[in-house]
Amino acid sequence: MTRTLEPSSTDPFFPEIESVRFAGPDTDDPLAYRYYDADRIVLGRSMRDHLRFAVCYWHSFCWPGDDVFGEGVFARPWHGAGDPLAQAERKLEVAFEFFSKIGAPFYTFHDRDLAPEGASLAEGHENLAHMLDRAEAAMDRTGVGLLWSTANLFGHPRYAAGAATNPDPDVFACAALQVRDALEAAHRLGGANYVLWGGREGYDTLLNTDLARENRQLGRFMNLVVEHKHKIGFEGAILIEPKPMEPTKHQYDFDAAAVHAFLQEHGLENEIRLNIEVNHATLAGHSFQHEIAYAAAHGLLGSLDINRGDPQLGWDTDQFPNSLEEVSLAWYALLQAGGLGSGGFNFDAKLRRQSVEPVDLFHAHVGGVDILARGLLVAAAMIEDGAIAEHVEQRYAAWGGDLGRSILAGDTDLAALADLALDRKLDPKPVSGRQEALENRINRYR
Ligand code: XLS
Ligand code: NI
Ligand code: NI
Repeated sequence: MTRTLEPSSTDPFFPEIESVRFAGPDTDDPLAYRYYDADRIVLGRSMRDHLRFAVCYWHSFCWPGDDVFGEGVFARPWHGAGDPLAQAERKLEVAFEFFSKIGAPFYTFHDRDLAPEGASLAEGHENLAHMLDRAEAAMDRTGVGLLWSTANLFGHPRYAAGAATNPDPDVFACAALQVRDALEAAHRLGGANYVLWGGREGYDTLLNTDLARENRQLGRFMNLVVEHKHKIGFEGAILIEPKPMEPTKHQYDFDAAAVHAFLQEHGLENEIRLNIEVNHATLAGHSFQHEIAYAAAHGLLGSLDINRGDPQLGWDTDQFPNSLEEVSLAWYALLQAGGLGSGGFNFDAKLRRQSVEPVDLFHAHVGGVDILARGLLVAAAMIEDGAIAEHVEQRYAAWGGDLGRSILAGDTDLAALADLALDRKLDPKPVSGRQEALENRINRYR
């Protein structure tokens, strides 16, 4: 299926592929959904409304398949030499053909994914305006919505030392231009959210870095973004995407807890929520489920970037998800928190470099959507059965008694508790946490 079409062609790029349909778990068709039945009701909502999945522009349509050792292998017609704007237009048509055929309700993009950088800031700004007209028309035509947009504040050489945290305030102002434009793009296209991933906001060595100063700069930047959101009346959520490392050694937005502290320090905890990514959670030494549960516990759950890492590789491999266990446990945390609201599942995932054929994009997304649907069914069964929640409730039942309530109500102090322990000759015994039994129970729901 390798193509040699000119960028300006309007022919379908995936002519062999019809729309991907639900065909049930017994089908042999590798390009049919086996579990994702968009209209199926699970816990009172359709699968479509639970998943709200999005295809990302950057990995699936912009990345040429290069790596640090080798050049691009995908050879899409819009890659390589040619008029950048004509290539961007062709890429947009192909992207929307894909979104429609896979049945994606949403997509996501960086400003520079949609429109070429150009030779100057002014040209980049104009290119984006031109491509937004095209994107708006394509969205109207296909009914595909925008889950979120973002600005690429890490690719251009000016951002080598960060964007908002750069030692040069001129770079901060260039970042402001890009974020203003990308945020206004989200507003114009009816985006449900706007995402800020830290890009190069971090450092490699303290020998050249003033960490406290950079934190103040980043706090100021986020406040400017929130002020502008209110000024233009954008109603979507502003989200920060935590990541512990890569490209810098120490990224400031390390994990959900670090971003939570940052938001509190800068008075933004009611303005900005989180976009949690699987592979970033695992790079931080957490599970995806933990990061979702942490965000939910502090009212910060926004949206999810769905992919997976490789436990034997220490970087952001961004593979398509395929672990039923990882996805089911994430869903369980999510359903307990009441779902994602304006968020969704963004496939921030890329093909392996040897998956050079356009059809590989379909295999990747069909599998990703299906594992999400299957994980939803497992988690729904866990919720409906209730045994696990019941166990957790029982475990803490004593906190509903006099002692527990008086501690949490602040009716006692440390010395009084110490006296109570002595007077009552307290001698609590260990109680089984039943981890093995609970893990066995989850395997029943598959
Ligand atoms: C990189 C991030 C990035 C964001 C969008 O690791 O995941 O893709 O999602 O800037
Ligand atoms: Ni991401
Ligand atoms: Ni990532």
